[in-house]
Amino acid sequence: MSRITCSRLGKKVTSAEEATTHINDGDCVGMSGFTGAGYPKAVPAALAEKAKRAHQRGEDFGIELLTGASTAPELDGVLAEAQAVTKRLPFQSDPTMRRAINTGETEYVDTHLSHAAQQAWFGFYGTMDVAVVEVAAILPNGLLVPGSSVGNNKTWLELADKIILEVNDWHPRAYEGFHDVYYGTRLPPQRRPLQIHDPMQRIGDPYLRVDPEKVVAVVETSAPDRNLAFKVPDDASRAMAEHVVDFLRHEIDHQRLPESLLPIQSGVGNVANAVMAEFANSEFENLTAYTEVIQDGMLDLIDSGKLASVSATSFSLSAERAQAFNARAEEYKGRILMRTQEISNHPEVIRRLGLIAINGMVEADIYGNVNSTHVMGSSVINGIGGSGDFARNAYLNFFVSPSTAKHGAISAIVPFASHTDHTEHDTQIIVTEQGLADLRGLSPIARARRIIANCAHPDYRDALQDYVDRALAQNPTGRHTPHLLAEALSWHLKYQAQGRM
Ligand code: 0RQ
Repeated sequence: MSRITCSRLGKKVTSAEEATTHINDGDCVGMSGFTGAGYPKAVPAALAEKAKRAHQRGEDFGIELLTGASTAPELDGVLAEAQAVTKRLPFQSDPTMRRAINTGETEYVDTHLSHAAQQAWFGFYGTMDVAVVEVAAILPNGLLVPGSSVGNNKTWLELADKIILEVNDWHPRAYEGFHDVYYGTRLPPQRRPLQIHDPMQRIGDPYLRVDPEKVVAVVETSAPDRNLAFKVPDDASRAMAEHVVDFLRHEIDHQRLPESLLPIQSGVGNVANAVMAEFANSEFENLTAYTEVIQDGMLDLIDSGKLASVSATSFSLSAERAQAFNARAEEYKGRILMRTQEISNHPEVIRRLGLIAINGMVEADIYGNVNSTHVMGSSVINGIGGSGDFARNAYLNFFVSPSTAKHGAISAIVPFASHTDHTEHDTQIIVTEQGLADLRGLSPIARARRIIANCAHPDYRDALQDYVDRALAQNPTGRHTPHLLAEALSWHLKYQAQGRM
């Protein structure tokens, strides 16, 4: 049976190629998609072809591309490959797009994911010409059943002048009832408190609304979300996960956490996924999550009965896990709630609920400044994503990474972070496979001692301690956060020159 049961919108069904006639050079285009889920699958490919044809004729063709978060090769990949994106916002993780950004071809505005929708509403990004949004179905009354992510779809549908809908029947029809789209957002000074006191509390509608007047095309598709498989948790990830779980036990023993913890947020990446898998082996029961993405590890936790419920904005599943979920979607109803990203990542809600936030990092410096985004200070990997929204406002925040990268050639603990996403004022607990450093309530020098002793790899520990000792000795009036400025980034320089820190 067709997923489009609205006769008015049904009349607008057309091909992806035809739909792209509504997208022009220089347009600002908001597309759906969050961590490889719920992104349009047909229009971006047709748009890439349109761009290539324009370039062959010697004409300019490029758009400003806004999404929820990262997408997949069928969106970011094809458009970057066709050199069709002049500016990208707020998050990406596609290798081709990353290359376009790091070679300077595409501008990238790496944005906190809770900020994107409100900054668009504030008018900080100019006007939005077109929205291209994937949904699971269109109901007879024109309401839209969202698919595997909500992201910024509500905002793009409201702000864009023209709308193209992709209706993808790969998404289970049973998605109806999984979503909570909040329509109460106002602009300051009219804002009101968000009445979410429990991760599963509904405050909105199960549907996205669309003004049918603005819909210029509807495209039918039948194609899976495409996510990369996660690495099987290795010894290092398991060790990190055990450190996190042990620490949470310790916090329960000291009455700083209840037995069923507080709602969990877990970031993207292999390490965060492995930590979730470790919870399945723990004694914790009746856990809840108020998070951004549901990775394989979190579904495992639901399946094992450890995790009672999860609020998120998106899935980010491996192909096998997505297939299995789709086949049994009905069984998860009532245990998973999908919200817009401005609500899933809302600082007010995160602070009220008191989250336990667990995110990956690239490197941390000895004082606890964390780099989540850049290699050697210059090349962006993915972006800050939601890590800042969560870490800054959480009850407890963890940053996890193996103590070394590139087979030991790079230390993840460095004298000075080559880029800072989370400052020493925000970060609380640093974890590597070596151990865990609880930085709460510590001065910079005490933090440095603890990070070096507990988290640094033994190959780099003495050199880090020597740096601190000399920094202390050489800064008699600068012993609060002592640095050797001429040496602070020497570890990174050494890696660039010699291939090892
Ligand atoms: O690259 O695969 O080419 O070797 O970075 O590293 O160890 O597999 O870790 O997959 O957990 O990702 C910070 C990138 C970690 C992720 C980051 C290289 C390493 C490898 C990945 P290779 P791992 P993970 C909410 C939360 C920001 C967004 C966020 C991330 C690759 O967690 O994007 O937190 N976070 N969002 O070799 C050079 C170092 C390195 C390094 C790692 N020190 N120097 N390269 N790598 N450390 C969700 C959302 O926001 C959507």
